[in-house]
Amino acid sequence: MRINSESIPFAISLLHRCYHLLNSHHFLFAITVHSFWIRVEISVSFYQSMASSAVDSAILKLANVQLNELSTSSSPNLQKNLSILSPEQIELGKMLLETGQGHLFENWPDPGVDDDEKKSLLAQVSLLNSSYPGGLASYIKTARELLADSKAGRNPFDGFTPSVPSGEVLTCGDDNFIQYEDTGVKEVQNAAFVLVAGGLGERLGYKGIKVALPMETTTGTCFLQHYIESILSLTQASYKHAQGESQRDVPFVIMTSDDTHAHTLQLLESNSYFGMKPTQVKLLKQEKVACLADNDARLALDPNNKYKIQTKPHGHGDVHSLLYSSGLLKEWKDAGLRWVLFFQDTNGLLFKAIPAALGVSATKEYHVNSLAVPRKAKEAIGGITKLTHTDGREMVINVEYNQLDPLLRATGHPDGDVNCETGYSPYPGNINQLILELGPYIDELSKTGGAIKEFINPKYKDSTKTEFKSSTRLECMMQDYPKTLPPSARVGFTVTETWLAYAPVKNNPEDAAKVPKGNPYHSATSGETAIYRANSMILRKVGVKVDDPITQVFNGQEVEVWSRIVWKPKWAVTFSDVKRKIKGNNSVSQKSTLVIKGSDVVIEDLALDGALIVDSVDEAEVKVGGSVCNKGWEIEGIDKDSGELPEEVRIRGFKIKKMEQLEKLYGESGKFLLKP
Ligand code: UGB
Repeated sequence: MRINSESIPFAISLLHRCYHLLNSHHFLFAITVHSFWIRVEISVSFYQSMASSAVDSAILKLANVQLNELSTSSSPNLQKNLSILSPEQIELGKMLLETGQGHLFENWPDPGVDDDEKKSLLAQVSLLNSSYPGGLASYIKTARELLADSKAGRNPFDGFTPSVPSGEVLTCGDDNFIQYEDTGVKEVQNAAFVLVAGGLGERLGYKGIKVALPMETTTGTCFLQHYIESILSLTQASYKHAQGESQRDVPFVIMTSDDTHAHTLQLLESNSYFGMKPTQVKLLKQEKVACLADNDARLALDPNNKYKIQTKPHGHGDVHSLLYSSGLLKEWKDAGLRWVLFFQDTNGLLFKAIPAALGVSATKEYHVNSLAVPRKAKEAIGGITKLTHTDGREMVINVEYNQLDPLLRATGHPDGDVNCETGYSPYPGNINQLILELGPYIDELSKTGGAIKEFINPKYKDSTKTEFKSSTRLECMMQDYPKTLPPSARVGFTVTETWLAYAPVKNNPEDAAKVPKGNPYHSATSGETAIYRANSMILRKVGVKVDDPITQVFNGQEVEVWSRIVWKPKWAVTFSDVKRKIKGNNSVSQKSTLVIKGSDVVIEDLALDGALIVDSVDEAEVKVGGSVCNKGWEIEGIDKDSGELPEEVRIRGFKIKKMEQLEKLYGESGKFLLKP
């Protein structure tokens, strides 16, 4: 018989009658219940028990059909399509109706039309549901609460007073720094590194993935290569301290997203993982979250596809739930690791501060250590702030750049986010390099499942706050991890000089050129020139006479151009390495380029005025000195709108013009002297 909502009760009573019949006569029932029809085959049998269980299960299935019909009655369009859906899809459909998402089915046609598209919508719902801690219902519930708070203008920091926290302040090259570096290097063998690289880089507007961008164009080394080589060199340095202990490969995790995953994998594979073992590298892909169309948290459909929910990135905070659910944290703990270091996609300087900061974590036994730099007021980096609540709670946490100004204004600082007498904001700038101690981290995530406190940032059409300009979504940030920690947690931070540790590539040339004078550009132009400045300053600190920089303008940004000094991490990953490998009296002129690629190269009494590139195998010991003078390599301004040049060149506004150089490769073991 065919069944529908009206005929189900009749079908069930019919089955009950069959059941009684069965008790008096021995029949075998083969019963198949589908969403829309029921087929009962009757034959003489001696297996009464089998037959009665078939009846039982048929009654159950029919009851389910009836239940589904009932619970989807608020959406006739979903109801009439139940026959094409699997039981799991029907359950998801019911959950959507229960959470006020009936509009998703509003334009569903009868079964037989667009059936695959309807199923694909529910497949997407299934993914959104499984990839969010607590499922989609929990996402919608939180969204409703946060949207109500936002509409009511409730301040997330209500009751908290900000004040300037105190942390460890490091000065590159002094004894304290060197001691922390030394301690940090020893700890590297107990660390895992995690790069969050799921961001699309909308502000930069670059078409490719950001980690594939050259960090500097003198050698063309991309960010990912530099990160991997730094981790490998630090690990090696760490094992030198550990003499004889068994060496493990330090794990490296990259969080990707649909926007970056395939390209990241391809970059790794086509470059043999830049020397790392492929088994050492794990890619964890974050999923996007559903967009919300209004204050009721109704999920937004794609304007061009009524069977697709709009999605957007959930933010770098996803890294915690992904690490937790992947089982990696437990694996690392079982292997005896102690630290997890998080970092971002385009900061070419970050590894210069990592060893010392890890040393701070180990010495001070910090559960959480955030790296920070002096921050210019209104700079687009969060401020590390001490928050004290009227109820006595206290925490040291990042207050994001768009929240710091309103928070200060609301708590008795009428000027908001402004510089103090030092010329910087009193709140150190969070550069989102976090060092977490693994044990307490796992304990915390076991409670939260890795869920991080979320926020929402809807852009309203007008002051009534009833409509959005475009759909919004919940977001979360990895640095908000300490928000759920108990007061006993040891949360600290480490400030280093900006020139040493922070030069991200985030802004496109047009936006960078509009940055208020004196504030950092955070562009490809400033990112590259900062590498030369940092290396020049480090060489100065070990006694090399490096000429002063000149000022030049590229892509509308005024930058200092220092000598182009670049070295591979295997030459030096710490300040102490540089100090050990530079001897005597050395000088480098402003127009010079110095590239050191070999691991065992010592610079002694070198006078460089031109370009010098030294490469060597690990078994070669090379001493470089004497006077090197040639036309060298020049930084040449280019037109950023010139269609002939690749995008990665145009976004920095200059290219390297190679005129003349002394380039030496020592490919065999032995001792060598390069002294022109
Ligand atoms: N990222 C992801 O992996 N997934 C995502 O969904 C989003 C981003 P942005 P943002 O150090 O300069 C942060 O967009 O969020 C990755 C801090 O919040 O470059 O504006 C992405 O690939 C801020 O406090 O930065 O600001 C990238 O690697 C301040 O510290 C990273 O997350 C600022 O960074 C950051 O994403 C900074």
